Amino acid sequence: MLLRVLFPLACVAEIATSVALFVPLLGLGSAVRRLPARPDHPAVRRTARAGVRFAWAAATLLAVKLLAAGGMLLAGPSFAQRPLVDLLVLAVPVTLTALRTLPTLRRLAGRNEPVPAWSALARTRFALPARLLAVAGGATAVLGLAVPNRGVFAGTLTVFAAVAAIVAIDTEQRDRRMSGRPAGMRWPRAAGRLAAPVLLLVTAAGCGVTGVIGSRIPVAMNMGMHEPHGHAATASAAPPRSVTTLTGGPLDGPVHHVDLTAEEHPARLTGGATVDAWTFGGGLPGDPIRVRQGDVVEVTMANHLPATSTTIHWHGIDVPNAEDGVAGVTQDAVRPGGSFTYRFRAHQAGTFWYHSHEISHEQVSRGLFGLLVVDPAGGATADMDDAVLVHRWHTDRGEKLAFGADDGVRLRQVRPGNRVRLRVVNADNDTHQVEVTGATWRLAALDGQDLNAPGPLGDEVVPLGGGGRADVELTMPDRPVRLSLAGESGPAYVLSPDGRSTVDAAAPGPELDLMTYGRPAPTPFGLGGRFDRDETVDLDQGWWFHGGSFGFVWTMNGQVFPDVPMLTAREGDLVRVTFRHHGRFDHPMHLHGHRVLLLARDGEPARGSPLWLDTVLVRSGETVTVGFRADNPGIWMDHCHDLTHSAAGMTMHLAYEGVSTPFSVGTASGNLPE
Ligand SMILES: [Cu+2]
Repeated sequence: MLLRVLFPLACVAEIATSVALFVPLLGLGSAVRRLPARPDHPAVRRTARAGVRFAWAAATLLAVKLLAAGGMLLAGPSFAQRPLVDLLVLAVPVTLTALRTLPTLRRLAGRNEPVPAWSALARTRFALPARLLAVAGGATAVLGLAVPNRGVFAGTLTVFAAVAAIVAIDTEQRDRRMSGRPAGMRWPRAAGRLAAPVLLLVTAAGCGVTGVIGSRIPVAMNMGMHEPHGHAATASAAPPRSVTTLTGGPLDGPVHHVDLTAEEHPARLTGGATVDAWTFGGGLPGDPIRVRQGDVVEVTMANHLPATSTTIHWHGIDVPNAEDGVAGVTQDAVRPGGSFTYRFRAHQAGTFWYHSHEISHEQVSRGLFGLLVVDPAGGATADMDDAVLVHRWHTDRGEKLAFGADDGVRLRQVRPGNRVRLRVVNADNDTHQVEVTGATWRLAALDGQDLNAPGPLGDEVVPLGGGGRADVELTMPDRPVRLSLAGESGPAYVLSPDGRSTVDAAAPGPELDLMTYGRPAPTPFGLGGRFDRDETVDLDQGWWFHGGSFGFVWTMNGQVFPDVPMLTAREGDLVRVTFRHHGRFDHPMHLHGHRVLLLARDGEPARGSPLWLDTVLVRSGETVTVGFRADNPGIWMDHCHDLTHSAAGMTMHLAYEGVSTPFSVGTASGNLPE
């Protein structure tokens, strides 16, 4: 718990010191460099004093960095990689500066100290350590800001090593000039001043141009032919199966047909704010779909949007791959005027949702999503069963958090004694904390999967990452009950016997520990079992090139989409994936087509009800291990469901061996899944 607070702070401190440290180090280095050129003794003293002050500032920041490194180390050795690399780069120049430069500099800064000969101020032995330290500070600033991958690391160190060599030559030449020794090599004075800045500028410009060009959205890219993650591509003798053939076979039985129309539709929240919305069916959110377990669901989506293609992805339903609705992977995005019919059997009962998977960060944000509830084959058991879709709308009055279109309090009359099931769908990018005031309640299900023996809850709050669902179950008391989001004053759902009374949200209690909630039950595999594949996915962040520009990106194993190596599996494999979150902000990781079993968090095995999830919340500094059976062949997205993160790099794929796709992602097809 302490780590949850400590790690993000340490992370911020680490990044901040990487950048901030460069300022005093550069100040110190340039003070030392300027000393021999000072006109008189008072000027030397002033410059030396400035240098000493810079040294103190640097020492303070270095101490903060050490503390930050210690804090990050608590999460595990791999989490402290960045600060440890920084400290490694800085160690030698810091030591040499402390031993050779600073004692002299402090003497020079002293009021009554005799000033030594001018030539002594240019001695390599005295000046070089501080000047090299400034160069090292530049390298760590770049490494602190950029994405963490080997190429960036090696490139940065190479360039700054060259700068260090230039600085070393310049320092030695100045020493020789001042002391009257032969120069040894031709080294124009201007070279000393200009060589390093020119080298850095040329490198930056070169990186900028190649980075922008190299990261442009490709014309066409096939997601079926990609470098696998951690495994050599296996040459398969059998001809590849196309995703279009992975339809799950013929479907018979009762068909539940739904027509959905994607359309542009200005819509109003209950508070009066207007949303320039795109919707499935005109409402905020789109038309709800409610079917019974075992039904064949057939949805024909007609795209009436004026100028944008779209698709529908069935979030949490393990549909056959051909029905997954990912543009450029399982289908072409449906162009304006076109239509597409999805068919799948609703095997799982529970709370799900559907949303666009074409330019999803924009399309979902504007409203292209809706509720999908699958009632158990025996029928719903609650007397009152309703759902709220949490979403942050961009309105003419700014951002509004709402339950569907309700940005205020929704009231509903419920008879005391009635069994109530409230389904909370997080259709937002941020994590929200579900809170219930006024009744004892249970967390009946997560991500559409009923929990085993969930215990009674009071003021506990349930963290729900973007894309996740939480089902609240309670027996209606004879007083009002409020469902709300902790820390959010916006939307609330109040049930009361008279349909009018309300209750204020109580002060939120502790976060429910999902790792221990409910009772264990047998699972087909466990943490200690044998897995056919064991993968680690490092989640991080930084500045880098993506989509033809330079900006802040979210990385998986140091890379951004489409350069993230994909996970591969053979049908039937048991796969274990460990996510390690090195950066800040929550990452709700969503694997399409499979439910994953939460095995461990921060090394602690799950001890409560089995948690079968489709969206796994991974928070700053956490290590989360999940397992799944590769039993649904296809090419599946595996991405962060903060859709701003997935759009800025945090997207990868799980590809089954021997599966190919005729579709491609890129500007030619207009298939842009994120
Ligand atoms: Cu994320």
